[in-house]
Amino acid sequence: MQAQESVTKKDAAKVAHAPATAVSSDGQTDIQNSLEEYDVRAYYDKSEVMIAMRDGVKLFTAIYSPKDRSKDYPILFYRTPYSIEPYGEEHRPAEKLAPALEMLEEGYIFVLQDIRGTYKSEGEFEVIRAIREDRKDPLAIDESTDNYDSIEWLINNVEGHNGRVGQWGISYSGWTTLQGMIEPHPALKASSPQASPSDMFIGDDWHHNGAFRLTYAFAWMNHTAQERDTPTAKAPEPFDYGTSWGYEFFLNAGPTSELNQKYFKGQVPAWEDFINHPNYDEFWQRRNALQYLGNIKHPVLNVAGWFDAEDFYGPISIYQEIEKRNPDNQSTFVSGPWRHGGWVRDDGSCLGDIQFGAKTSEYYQKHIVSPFFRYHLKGEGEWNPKEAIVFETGGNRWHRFDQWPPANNKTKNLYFQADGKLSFDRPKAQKSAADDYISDPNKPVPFTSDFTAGWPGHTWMIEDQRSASARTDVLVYQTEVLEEDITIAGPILVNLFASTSGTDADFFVKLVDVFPGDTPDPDPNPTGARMGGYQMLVGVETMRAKYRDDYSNPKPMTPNEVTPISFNIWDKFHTFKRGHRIMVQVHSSWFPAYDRNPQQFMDIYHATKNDYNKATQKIYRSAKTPSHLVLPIRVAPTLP
Ligand code: PG9
Repeated sequence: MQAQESVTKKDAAKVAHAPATAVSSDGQTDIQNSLEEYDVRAYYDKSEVMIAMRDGVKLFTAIYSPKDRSKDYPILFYRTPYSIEPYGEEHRPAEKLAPALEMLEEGYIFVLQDIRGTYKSEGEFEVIRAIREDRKDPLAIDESTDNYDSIEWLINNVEGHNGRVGQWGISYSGWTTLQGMIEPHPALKASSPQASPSDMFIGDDWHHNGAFRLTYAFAWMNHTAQERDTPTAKAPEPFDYGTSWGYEFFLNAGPTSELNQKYFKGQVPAWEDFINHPNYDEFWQRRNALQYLGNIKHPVLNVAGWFDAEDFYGPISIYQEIEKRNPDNQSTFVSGPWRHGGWVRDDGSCLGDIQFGAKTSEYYQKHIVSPFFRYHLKGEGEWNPKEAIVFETGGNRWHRFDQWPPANNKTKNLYFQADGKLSFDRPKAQKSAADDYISDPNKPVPFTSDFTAGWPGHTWMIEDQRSASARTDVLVYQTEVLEEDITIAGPILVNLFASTSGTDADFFVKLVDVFPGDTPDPDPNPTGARMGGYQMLVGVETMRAKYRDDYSNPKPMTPNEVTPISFNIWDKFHTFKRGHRIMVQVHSSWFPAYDRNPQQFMDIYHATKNDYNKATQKIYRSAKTPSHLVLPIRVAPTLP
């Protein structure tokens, strides 16, 4: 779901605009205008067409052309399952039309399309449609061919274009952008997939390391994946949760196995696909977009948000895959301090309670995405082809690097110690040294202290973790007060030595920045933040233990046997400042963001109420079983 549509009221306050005093990190003065203020109708004419695909299905497409016809313009293409509304006479607002204000001002032909089977387009919608099996069949279709056929039509039928096409999109539209890159039309000269998922089992929206993302999948399916009879401009009726507390709703709703019968009633085929494919089988493997990225010839701008609650794995893995398989291709990784799509939808000066000192989205729009398309589609200006343009949180500044992660990083192990301590020294304790907790799936750890039903919101990836650390089923380890800044830049690896009294378990690991007790509250303070002792979530990931060695062939945990469990929290760029502490939390549920693990080895989608058991989890911290995180410590080039 597009973040903009799924934002809760409380969220809206938390992603509010910067205090008027904010100074942008590049020293520019704040731009006067904003996407929200731009009058599209004054400068663009709109037309609507149905474009026929190779199999005869017609896709509903809107074309916004500059009124100024004194020159030719490139086409910028965007494809979405979320409706290109408004239909008819009315114009789409600027922030839903273009990736940046500057691009509207400079002039592009903006083309938007309802993808196959959604809203006013014909055909059948298939959620994350796999690439067609027979790529030689001239009538076989997928999102890649729909992209190709549409561009072919646009090039031949739209007036006033300069022969060059670019494409962009956020999230599902980022994924359709990616599909367009697989067998690209020759007129396609630049692509910007933004927050695109790449593999829905390993990371991204539906699962993380096999753990099912319950509340988001449920809300998304309700909104986007219901079967429809005929093309329509009408969005489905919102689902009534009957409470503002998703935690209560999903606990009362019972096991995942009962949700279809209770709520979807067989009307959502994608939900049934999930239930029928609990492991990383051929169904999921065919939908892994990374395997198709071996032939990327045109420049790519990959955009991600460090705190994206939906799709961070996608953009980082897409960037890495393109780098690996197309080393000569010009592909750039951009990541800022943003929620899902925050680079267009907010000004990027803050997220939740955390301030970034400048309107980071304006920097991105003005200095990154606009020059990228201007250079490649208009042949104007300059595009600095650095590998990575990344914002350092904590330090609050932009960096441009020749590689990501940056050169000279040194990895350092941060070990769990006795008495809740965390340090870079390898532990010396006996083999049995461990901490334990009882994980009760009937009283799971809440993923947020906000009250949200349905859409999980966007600030829980950066939220204060104090209420979690107060729980007895959450282990907490923290360093001494830091005597100097520590900057991490790159992937964070987790190496746990764990046991469970059950035969399966989830292990969530969080990396947290603990602020000093005397940290002042911001002024103004729109979210009512209390920053003294704040526990800012920097990164989090989970592993469903049965998938620890193989996503396709799950295997049980042996009760009470120490078992190594390793996974990646993925990349961050953050400075823990002098005076702060680094904290790690470990727990075994995060509900209802993730479904509950019954803590016994089974097909969880078919678990019944009585299958959910308490279990005792142990995390070891001895010399032989040293649970730790591997941190990518940045060594700035100026240091010895
Ligand atoms: N994260 C959303 C999504 C992408 C792809 C599939 C399903 C959901 C989105 O915001 O579009």
